This record gives sequence, C-alpha cells and structure tokens, in this order.
Amino acid sequence: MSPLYVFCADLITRKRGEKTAYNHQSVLLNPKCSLSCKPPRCLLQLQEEQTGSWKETFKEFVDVKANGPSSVGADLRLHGFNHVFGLPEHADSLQLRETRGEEPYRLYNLDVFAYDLHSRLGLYGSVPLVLAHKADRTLGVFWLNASETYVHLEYSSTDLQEAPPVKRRRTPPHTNVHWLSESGVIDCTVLLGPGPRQIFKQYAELTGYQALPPLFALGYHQSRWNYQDEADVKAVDAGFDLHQIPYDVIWLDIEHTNMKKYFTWDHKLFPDPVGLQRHLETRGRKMVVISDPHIKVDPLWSLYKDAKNGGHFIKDREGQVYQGSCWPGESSYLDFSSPQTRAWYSRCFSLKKYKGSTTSLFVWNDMNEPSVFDGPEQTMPKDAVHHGGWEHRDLHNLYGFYQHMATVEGLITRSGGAERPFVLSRSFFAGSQRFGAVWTGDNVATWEYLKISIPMVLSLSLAGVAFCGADVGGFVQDPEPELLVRWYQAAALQPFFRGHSAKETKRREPWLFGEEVTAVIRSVTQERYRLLPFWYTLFHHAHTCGLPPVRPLWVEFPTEESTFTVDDCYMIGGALLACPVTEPGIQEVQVSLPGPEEVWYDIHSKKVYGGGGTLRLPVILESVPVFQRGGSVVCRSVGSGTCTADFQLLPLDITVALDSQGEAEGELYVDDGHSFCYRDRKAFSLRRFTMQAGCLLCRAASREGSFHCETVVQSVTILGVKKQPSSVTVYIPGEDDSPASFEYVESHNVLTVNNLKLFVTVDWEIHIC
Ligand code: NBV
Repeated sequence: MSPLYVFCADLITRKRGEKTAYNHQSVLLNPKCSLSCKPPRCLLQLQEEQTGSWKETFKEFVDVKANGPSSVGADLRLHGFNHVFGLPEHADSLQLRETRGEEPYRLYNLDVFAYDLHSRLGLYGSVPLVLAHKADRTLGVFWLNASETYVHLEYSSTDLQEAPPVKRRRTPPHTNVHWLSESGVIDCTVLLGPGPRQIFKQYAELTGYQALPPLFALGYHQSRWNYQDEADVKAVDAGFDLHQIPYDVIWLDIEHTNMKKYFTWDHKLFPDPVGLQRHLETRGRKMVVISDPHIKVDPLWSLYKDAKNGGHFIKDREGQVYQGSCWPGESSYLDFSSPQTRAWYSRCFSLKKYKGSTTSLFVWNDMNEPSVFDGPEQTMPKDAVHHGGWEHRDLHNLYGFYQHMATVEGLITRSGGAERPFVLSRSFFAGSQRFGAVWTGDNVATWEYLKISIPMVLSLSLAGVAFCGADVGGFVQDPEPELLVRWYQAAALQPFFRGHSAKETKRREPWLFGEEVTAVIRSVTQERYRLLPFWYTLFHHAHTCGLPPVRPLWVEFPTEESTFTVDDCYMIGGALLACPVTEPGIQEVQVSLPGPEEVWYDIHSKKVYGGGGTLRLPVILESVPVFQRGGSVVCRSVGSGTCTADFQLLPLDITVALDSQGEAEGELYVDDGHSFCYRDRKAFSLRRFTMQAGCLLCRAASREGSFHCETVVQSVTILGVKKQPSSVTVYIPGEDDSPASFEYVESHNVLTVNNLKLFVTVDWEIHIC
C-alpha cells in the first residue's frame, strides 16, 4: 500500500470542489509553493485504487469515512536551521533526510517484521516532534495529532547547491517542514529553547517526564520466544549464576499462556507459576510475561465474557464487536481509549484476579499498534469505532500508548500505589515515557541492524522516550559470535538492555558460544552493573528535568557543527562518550573527540586525549572505546554480584576526571530503588561531588529529600593529577581529620585514594596536598 494513499483521497476531494482544512492539491500544482511532494506515485495509486471522499477501497478492504474528508496540514519554515531531528520511529539516520521529490516520513504505527533499513515508512510507534538545531539555538515543533501523519522536509542547502554563487551568499539556511494528518485538528506547539536542555524540559512539561524505573529494570533482561517450561526457566536462571553473569529478569513470551489467552498459564508447561516466581525471587530476580491487546473470542472464557458484557471491545463501522485474527485466532480488541476499559483492564492485573501472578511479575505489551493479521496493512481498519464514537483513524497512533497506560496503572494499583511498575511496550506515542520502556521491535541479526540501533535509540531519546533499547543479537536470524559480542557491548551502553530472539532462532544464552565469548559478555554485563549508580542518577535527571540519559553529541556540544551529524558515537549523560563497534573484523576505529578545550580519558587505559581531533584507536574484541570527559565525576559500584539487589549493597568508587583547570563535578542519586517513597515521602538523596583546587567535596545537591543508606565510598580515582601528592586527608564534620592511603601512577597521572569508608549520604571532604 502506498503511504501516500491518504493524500490521494484528499486530492480527489478537492478536484470535486469540496472543502477540506488542508489544500494538498495547491501544494502539488502551485509552482511557487516551497514544497513539492512526489505526485507520480500518488496519481498512479489513484488509478489502482478506488478512492473517494466518503469511501475508499484498498485490496479487499473498504474504508468508509463517516465524517468525510478531514485532513489537516501546515507548512512551517524554520529560518536559520539546516539540521533537523526527531520523528521516531524510523530505522534511519538520526538527522532527518530531505524528502523533496521522495516519500515523506510516515507516522503510522504498524507491525513490521524485520523492517527495512533507511526507510521512512512507519514502524511500531510515533512521536510527532521535530527538533531543529543550530549553533546558537534549538527549536522544537510538536504536532499533536494521533492520526496517520506525513512529514515532508526540505533543507535549503539543496537550494543553495543549485543557486548561483551570488544568491548563495545572501540566502540564510532554512528548513521547510510540512505536516499532513488524516484527521483531527491543528494543535501545534513551537518550543523555543533556546538550548537543548530547555527544549527537553519544555517538551516534558507538555507530554510528561520519563518514569523513574525500578532499579532492577536497568539491569540485564534475558528473553526468548519462548522459554519452554519451568525447567527451562530454572536452567537458564542457574546458567547465569554458573557463568557469573549478572541478570535481573527472565521473560516469557506468548507460549506461556493457555491458547494465547493472556492472564492464563499453560499449566502443562508452567504448573506452578507462583513457585517459579518465588524461586527467582530468592535470587533477587523477577519475571516478565507478555500481555497483548487482542483477546481470544472464546464465549466460555470469563475474561472474554466480562470484556464483551462490559462493552470493552472496539466496534466495527456497523456497531458490532470487531473481530480480527491474531495469535489466538479470532480475536477482539480492547478499547483502551475508554477510561472504563482501562480501569477494567487494570483490575485484571490484581493479584487476586491474575491467578499465578505475584508482586515480582511484570509485564510486556506487544502487538499493540494494534497488529491485526487480516486487517489493512496488518492493523485495525480506520473506520472501526471507539468509545465516544471516535473513529480508529482519529486515534490510531495512541492505541499502544493507552494499553501501556492501563497496564502501568494495573501494576501500581496491584501494590496499593506503593511500588514502581515496569512495563515494556512495542507501540508508543508522545508521552509514552510516563509509563516505562519501549524497544525497537523485530530487528535482524546483522551488522546493519546493530549499527542502526544507535540512531534509533538516540532519536527516541530526543523525543522524550528515553528508556529504550533494541533486542540484543537481533530478533530474527542467528548472529555470528562476533556480532553477538559487539551487540552486548553496544546494548550495555544503552538504556534498556535485553537479549531476545525469535522462535526459529538457535538458542543464544551468553554461555553457548565458547569461553572467549562468555568471558566478554560476562565482563561487559558486569561493567553495566557497576555503572548502575550512574545510570540511575541519569534516570533521576530524565524524571525531573527531561534530560535523556543517552544524547547525541550536539546536545553536549551545541556550538560544534562537526557534531551535528554524528550518530555512531554519543554521550551517556554529560560524562561518558560511547563509541560502540558496529563492524566486523576491524582492528582500528576512528573517533572524533569533540571540544577543542576538552580533555578526554579512555576509561580502560586511562590515557588522556585532547578534544577537537580525530583519533585512530586499536580495537580488541574485549571492549569498545568509552571516554570520560574532563570535568565530570562518575560513580561506580566496586565488586560483583548476581543482580541489581546485590550490586545495591556494594561500596562505590568515584572517578573524578579533571578538566584543564583541575576541576570536576558530578551527582549521585540514591533511593530505595523500587517504591514511590522517593516521591511521596521525599525519601531520596541527591549528592554532589565537586573537585576544585585539590579538594573533593561531597555535599547535598538539593535541600529536598532525605535518605540514609549504608552505601560507602571505598575509593576515589582522580584522573589528570599532574604531580605526586605528599598527603591526602579526609575531613568529616564532627570527627578528627584522618590521613588516607593513596597510590599515584605517574605515567598515567592517576591518583587512587583507597581504603576509605565514607557514607555517601553524609558530607565529607578529601584534601590533596
Ligand atoms: O510474541 C512473539 C513476538 C515477540 O517475541 C517479539 O518480540 C515481538 O516483536 N511478537 C513480536 C510477535 C511475533 C513476531 C513475528
């Protein structure tokens, strides 16, 4: 189906002289118009399909438009900008492409198995947010419309290449953004920045802040379609311990249910689900089960009967309950746009109703675009009818958002409002960040998909959906061992870290590829766990300021043009520069370190580099290049463990990377890691570490919040110390000063102060003389 299908109908409409809110025809036909869509494919489509303002047919599908033509559109010119980002979800470069004479970006949530790369067709989720950036300003345009939407982009730089030299000098750059939605109203907000940080905050004020995940959700997740039975789950769980690879969650896909009826169990395979969850719980681990939005048509099943009698299903255009086919066969679809349906669905997650569930069971919403196997484009017909008489066309892109919302509500209510939920959703819309995590769907086990996972995650992060990741190893097909290793290394540096694979693939638990591979996966996973205090602090910032944990380089170096198009390296917070390896068999990588004034420290070798140049670095299979920025402080756990609960008890090392002035600062956020006490009782502590003139201070970063934990700082590693100190002294208010033991490595300018026992939630100072 052509993505320009909708455009065509409106074109016809206006040929007949009828009025619509948006005049696409004038754009196509008016030679003065700044935008040029590609008419030939559009017109071709017209001949193939029967289109009309009140009814269209496509293949065997008839779309009856009860409200007639209703598209809305607007053209905006962003003066002075020629770098534009946003509009997830597309498997494409981070910077949006020129679409002149080509297909526009499509925002229409669809189930696309093994999606094409570098395509502008719609994927599972949509965020209609465009961000434009130039050296002295960042701008956002948020187009709040949940119907099928197209966005055309034209960069003036293309005009410039064609223009004569005289004109070239006079024309300032600009980008034309042309929005077109099938229905709804024009509700467009321009976010004025002026910088990226303000944009994130302004956008979060409009659509919501990233939910603060429970700490376990930032650990490693092990999934597969499907783990066969209880014995299989227990064996995989034990495998992680045997191979000393930490992990937190094991996932069950659709086969754990009785005939794909969600909220049930296949009792032959899972005779004692509660026992299984308790078994995992003793190791501090959780379980996630899948819960899709389609409900098997089964008049004998109480949940189906309840949903039907309660009027909770979407209707077809004739007012009958809509039926389409999905995993269970004939299915009906819950109408999550209805507050009553959401409340009813939320109650299905109560421990009493959901037999076999416990408080350590969390949820995964899949197929919620929604996917309908026999529907047009494998989704819900646009003329299906929701609560309040809304046509599906009006809210299509919100369907998954509403399921995510209801599931989250269910898990919160299950705990009496005390515990933070964890729910992963495949489909999403602007604001889905308030509910939890998303992932990039059915990717493929090839190097290209590993590479594209970086701009995909960055694009989601820019658009507020910051807790995101891609299936490690690729969902479809089998990765070669080197690809699997590189994927673990890349994903350990992304917000959501889950290994997952399709039914037909070979088993790929980390220890099945020989000791060399197991050792690298062990080391990279342990490194991820050690860095959790840092990740958790970044999520606190996302939750309170809207700042995404992973950021394109231009967010941290907004005046540096050379960073604007980089999408293979990125920043984790303001402190770490990550450069995952996404090509096979390479011996060397090229890394451009931003900021001519900056100092960068290789976190593995501790070697120091100046910013503003390009490095050629040898690479080994064991690790990927990561640099700590001079001027930053990063907290890590010291030691090892089997899951986040273990790591929470470990002492910390604080790595202080000095800038050219010998200064640095950074923060650490701590709370109980699982409840809402941080919000309701302000039971949290935000600490700031500041290094200046040879003194490292640990102080409260905020007057708000009070939380004492037993976590101690065991060592402080200071990078960039030019000469061997003569003494190091620790000051704790109300206690005698005490000398601290230290080691200095002159060749690397690294000072390590060790054998400390400083409570992280208490004030202290370390003086280096
Ligand atoms: O539930 C099965 C799969 C799931 O494993 C995957 O992660 C989803 O993206 N699901 C899609 C449905 C089938 C895909 C072919």
